[in-house]
Amino acid sequence: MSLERALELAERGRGTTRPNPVVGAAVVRNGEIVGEGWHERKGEPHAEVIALGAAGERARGATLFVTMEPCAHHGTTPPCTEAVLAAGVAKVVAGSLDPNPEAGGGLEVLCRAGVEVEHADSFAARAQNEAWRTWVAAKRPFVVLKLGLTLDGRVAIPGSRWITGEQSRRRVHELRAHTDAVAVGMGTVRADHPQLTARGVDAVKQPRRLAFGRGPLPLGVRLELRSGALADELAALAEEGVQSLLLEGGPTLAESFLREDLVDKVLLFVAPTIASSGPPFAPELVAPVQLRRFTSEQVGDDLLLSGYVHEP
Ligand code: AOF
Ligand code: ZN
Repeated sequence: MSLERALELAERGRGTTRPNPVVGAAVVRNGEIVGEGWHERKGEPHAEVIALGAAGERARGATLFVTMEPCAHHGTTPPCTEAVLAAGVAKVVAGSLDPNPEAGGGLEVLCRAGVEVEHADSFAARAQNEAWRTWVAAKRPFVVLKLGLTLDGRVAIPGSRWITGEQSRRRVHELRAHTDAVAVGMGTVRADHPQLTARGVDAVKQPRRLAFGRGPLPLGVRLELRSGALADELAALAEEGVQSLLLEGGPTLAESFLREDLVDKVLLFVAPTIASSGPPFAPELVAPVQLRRFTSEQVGDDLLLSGYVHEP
């Protein structure tokens, strides 16, 4: 399917489009792809413009598949809606809407101009830009809560350094390498003196490393202390360009974020151990938290359970 091709193309921009989202586009005529494109860098052409350019005259009367609706604004580049109209495209199929209040509304503009439009809402298209969508719409980072748990829901096993296996720990370093900031609470700071760096993996850049709570930080702990109200700190981080935040515990910090409805996605690394003792993950919440799109994956000897509190 051509939307799937557009999703693939979008991924080619992963890592270079910041602060922009990844977007892919394919122009289809008589069931054949005649132009492809993806957004590569802010300030450079958007995906649609590249795909339409590649298609040339063949775009006239064709269908444009794009992972996110064409923008309707003058940003660092002219509106894609104008490029779509100029190319004479007959139909536009978009996998998601643009949540950016300044750029969104492109499908509507095109519809009014007489182009056939279809919003083929795709979870994959939204998930592809999950951090960016939250950052641009809610003006706070997309918050991922990661916890390592025993089968009986403990966050630590007395007398043992690790809960989860080596592959899960490696996976956590990969997560760190792909997030803008990593944070822990003061309990974890005092107990573990964590570095929170991405180690043993290809990290293009290290995440910002934060501690939420009242200071002081123990000597030798090199984390940024953020002592304000959580919502205020998240707003400030978003202003500084932090689109994604990984919470690495402990249970008190997790509870605070969950109580304020500031967690978007949960990743639970569950180890095949019944610990019988040790601190539990038992947050006291105002109301039960329901996860959506709940899935599981084997990671070494552990299971990674993941789901969304807020779908992107
Ligand atoms: C599209 N196609 O490929 C992308 C879009 O400053 P600019 O001009 O780069 O605009 C950035 C905004 O445009 C971005 O925040 C998002 O709303 C939209 N991104 N739109 O039609 C694309 N990358
Ligand atoms: Zn655009």
